[in-house]
Amino acid sequence: MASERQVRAGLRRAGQEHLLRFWAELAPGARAALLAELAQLEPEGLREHCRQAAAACALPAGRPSDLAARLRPLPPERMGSVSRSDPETRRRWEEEGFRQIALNKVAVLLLAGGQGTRLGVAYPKGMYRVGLPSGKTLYQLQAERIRRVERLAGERRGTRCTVPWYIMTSEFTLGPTAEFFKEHDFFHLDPANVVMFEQRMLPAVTFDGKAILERKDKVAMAPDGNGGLYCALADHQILEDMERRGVEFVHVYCVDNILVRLADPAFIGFCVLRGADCGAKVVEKAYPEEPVGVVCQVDGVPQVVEYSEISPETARLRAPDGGLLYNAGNICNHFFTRGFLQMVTRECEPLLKPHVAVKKVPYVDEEGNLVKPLKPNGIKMEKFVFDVFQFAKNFVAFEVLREEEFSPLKNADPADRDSPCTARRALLAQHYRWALQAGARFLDAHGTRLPELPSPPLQGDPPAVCEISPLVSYSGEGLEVYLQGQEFQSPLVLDEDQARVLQPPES
Ligand code: UD2
Repeated sequence: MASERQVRAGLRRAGQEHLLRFWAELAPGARAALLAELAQLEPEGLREHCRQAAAACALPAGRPSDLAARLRPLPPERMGSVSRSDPETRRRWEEEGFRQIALNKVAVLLLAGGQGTRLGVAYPKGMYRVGLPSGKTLYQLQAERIRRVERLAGERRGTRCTVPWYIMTSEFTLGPTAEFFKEHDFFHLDPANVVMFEQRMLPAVTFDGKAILERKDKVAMAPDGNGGLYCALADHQILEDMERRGVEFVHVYCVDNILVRLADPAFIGFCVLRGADCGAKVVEKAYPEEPVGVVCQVDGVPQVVEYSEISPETARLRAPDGGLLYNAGNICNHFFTRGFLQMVTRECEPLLKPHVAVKKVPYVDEEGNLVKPLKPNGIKMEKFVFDVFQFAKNFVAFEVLREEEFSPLKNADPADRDSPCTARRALLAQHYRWALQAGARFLDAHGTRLPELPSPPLQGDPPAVCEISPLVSYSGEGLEVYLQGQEFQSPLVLDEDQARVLQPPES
């Protein structure tokens, strides 16, 4: 391990020697921990990181002032849409997606290195329970959707197939996530097909370019953003692992969307049939300030402009039909070919520009007191996963229905948006719709029928509680056999056992 003298010399070169300010007072254990942390920060890289952070932060609002003039909506020929296509086209997309899954060419990759600051829990978001009758966590729902889509693809092609699950974690989330999966027996997935790897961390920096000490013996570090994916793929030879397994197409998604369709056959099939190397799922934006990026073109090149970087005036612009001009809301569901990921990690990663987030970063002051700042005092630099879209040869966007595919968990209750309550409602409302479509009828406590086809479409709590296990249905398919013509009282929890009870005996 590097000595204090070596580390100090490196820090001096990087202009960051203050990180050893409390060295003399530290106990041997704390010294060793600090040295180990500092030894990982390569001096030249550290100097450049701190310089860039301070320089980027000096830009007004962190966004180039001429951005609005360079933006255009994505041209229609780059878009596919679930709601604007005919059933035959949708069937073809789905068939192609299932075919690729059955050939073991599809993997899913979860971005789970974030700290979930807005939700305010001390554990990884995937371990969160939104209060479903089954008590399932986000991770469990995702694992079960993988199992179901594997089964559906396998049945169609008469094979057994695997959708490997890659999970990018960070120093904050790796330990608890790995532990949680073990405790839950990997939700009955083969552990060999669940691959966890860790993204890098970067120091938080003051406005004048100094890395921050959060304790006398600890630098304030944060994950390097979900665009840290590309370095992490290279650091841990993940693309080589994919190649060994024969994976050609990767569905990358974020952890907190309770409705996420993992390895969505329609999305995969659409992208494959269009010959895309890179794709993004979008929904129509709900309101101008909604915290989702917009998929659009900057100087004619497909990109996402993040919600924190678009001006309110641009976000509010209207198209001639009255809708938002920039209404293709990014839901952090991306399609990449392995070849594209290979090219990006080898050639383009250094070209990705980090984004600046100004945050309140707890620190120790000159006297060694711990300070919890009331105003933002530090800069965190993050890369964004979608910043590689600019390098695609054939980028496509795929519009899906919000009520079927997007309800993110960002805020703690009682926030009125993107909270545990809204996520739970979105899932239960979806399952109620699926059950009605499959011919179920619901009765209230007095035996009176509850509304069959809610009109207007469901807002708030559905009339009855109905939760359908992803192991029974992935996207509403195959439910008639259990539900057609049957009456249920709320709550109905259709898990695998209940499905067996409801299934008519084979004649
Ligand atoms: C993300 C998208 C935004 C929109 C929105 C929809 C980005 C940069 N922004 O915004 O455009 O699609 O989601 O819900 O994608 N993560 C890591 N490592 C990190 C930071 C984040 O793995 O260092 C993961 C995080 O665990 C989560 C995902 O990336 O699964 C998105 O992160 P977020 O929730 O901070 O992103 P948000 O809501 O600002």
